[in-house]
Amino acid sequence: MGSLRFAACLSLSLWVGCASLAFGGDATTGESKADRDARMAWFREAKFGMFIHWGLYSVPAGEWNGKKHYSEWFLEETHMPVSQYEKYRDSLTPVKFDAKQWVEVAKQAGMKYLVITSKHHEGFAMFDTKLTDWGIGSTQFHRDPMKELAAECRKAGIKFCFYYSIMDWHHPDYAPRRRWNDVAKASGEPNLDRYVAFMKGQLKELVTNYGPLGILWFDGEWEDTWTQQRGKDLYAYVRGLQPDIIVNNRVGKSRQGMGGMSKGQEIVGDYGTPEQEIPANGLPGVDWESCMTMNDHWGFNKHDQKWKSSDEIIRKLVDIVSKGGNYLLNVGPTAEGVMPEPSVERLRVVGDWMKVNSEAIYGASASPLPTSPAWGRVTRKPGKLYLHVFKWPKDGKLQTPAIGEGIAKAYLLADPKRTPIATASEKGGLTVALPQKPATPPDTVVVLETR
Ligand code: FHN
Repeated sequence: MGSLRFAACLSLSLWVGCASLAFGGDATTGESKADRDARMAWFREAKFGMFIHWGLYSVPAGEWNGKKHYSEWFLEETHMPVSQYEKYRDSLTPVKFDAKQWVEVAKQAGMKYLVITSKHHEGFAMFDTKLTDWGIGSTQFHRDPMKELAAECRKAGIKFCFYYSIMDWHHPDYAPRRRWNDVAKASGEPNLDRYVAFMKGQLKELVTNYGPLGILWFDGEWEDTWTQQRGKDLYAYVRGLQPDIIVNNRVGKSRQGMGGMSKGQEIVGDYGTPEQEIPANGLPGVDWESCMTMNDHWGFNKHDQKWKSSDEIIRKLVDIVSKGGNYLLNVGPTAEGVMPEPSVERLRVVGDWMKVNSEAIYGASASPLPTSPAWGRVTRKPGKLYLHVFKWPKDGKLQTPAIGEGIAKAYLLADPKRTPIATASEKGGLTVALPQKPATPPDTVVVLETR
C-alpha cells in the first residue's frame, strides 16, 4: 500500500487556496498567457482521463511471503534484494495485452486522455529503451506495448501521455541508493548528475519515439536529492523537446504532499496534482487534476476487491469538475495485460452516464456558487448552468441559491426534446419544478439557460 506509506512520509497538505505562480507560464519561461492558454486548452476541455499503473510489480500481483497488501511499492516494502526482484522479468508475459481493447475501454468511458507508467519507481522501463536492459525490451515479450498503445490512442482521438518516475530504486546512480540494491553495477558512490543524464536520455526516447505526447506526468520527486532547480531544468528540457507538451507539478517540489499544490512558492510545472483527494474549494486560479485509484491500489493487487462503485466514480468526477479540476482515474492491469473486469464494468457504467450528460462535463468550468449545494454540484459554460442533482427532492422542488442571472429556459439534459421545466424566483433564490423521478441517477442534470 505504497501510497498510504507515501502519505505518511509527507506532511498533510494544507491548501489555503491562493493562486501560485506557475513556472510553466510566466515571465520565467517567456510564455505568454495566450500561448499558455492555447497549450492548456485540450486539458481544460478533456476533464476526464485514464491512469494506468502497469509494471514488473504486476507480476507478484500484491502477494509475497504470505502477505497480500503489496503493489507498485513492492520492492521498497519488502526490501527484496534487487537481484532477486530482477527475476520477475522472466515472468512478465503480457500475452493477453490488447492495446485496442484498452483504448476502447477508455473511450467508451468518456475518457479523453490516457497516462501510463513508462517507468515507475522500480526503474523498469515498460517501453523499448536503448539505454538499459532493465526494461520490457529484454523480456520474452518481443513487442513495445507503448508503441501499440500510442497508435491506438491516436486512432481513437485520445491524448497519449506518459508517467515517468524521477525516483529509481534500481539505477546505480540514483541517490539515495537502497541498501538492498545489490546489482553488480550498484557499486561505488551513486552519481545523480549521471542519473539525470540517463533520465534525460530516456525522456528523449519517450518524447520523440511515440508521437506527440499530451502530458509528461512526473512523480517520485519528494526525496531530498531532487531539487526545485533540477525540476526547473527538467521542465525546460522536456518543453524544449516538445514545446506544446504539458508537464505536471511533480517535476519540481511543489505538490505539497497529497494536497497537490504548494502555497507561496514558485511552482514548477503546469498544474497541481492532488492525489486520492479533492481539494474542498478546488485550487483557485490554477489548473489541477485529482488522481485516484478505483480500489485501494495503483498497481494490480489480486486480492484487493475494495472497488469504488460506479455511482461514487460519477459523483467524484462531477465534484472535481464543479471545483475546476480534471479527474485521472486509475486502472491496474495484470502482468498478462488484462484490465480487471471490475474496473472495466465500472467504466462501462460511467460511460453510459457520460453519453447522456457529458455536455455538463467536457470544457465545463467551476461552479459560480460560493459553496456546493446540499443536493449536488454545479458546473457551468457561457450562458448555461448545469445543476447536478444527486439527491432528488421528494416534493419535486429544487431550491438553488440566487444565481444573479435571468433564466431563459430550464430543462433536463437527458431530455432530447428539451421540454421546458418551470422555475420561479422566490425566497432570495430559485425554485425549479422537477419531474417525479431522476432521469440519470446517480446524477440527473438540470440545464438553466441564462439570459
Ligand atoms: O509513489 C507513487 C505511487 O506509487 C503512485 O504512482 C502515485 C500515483 O499518483 N504517485 C506516488 C505517490 O504520490
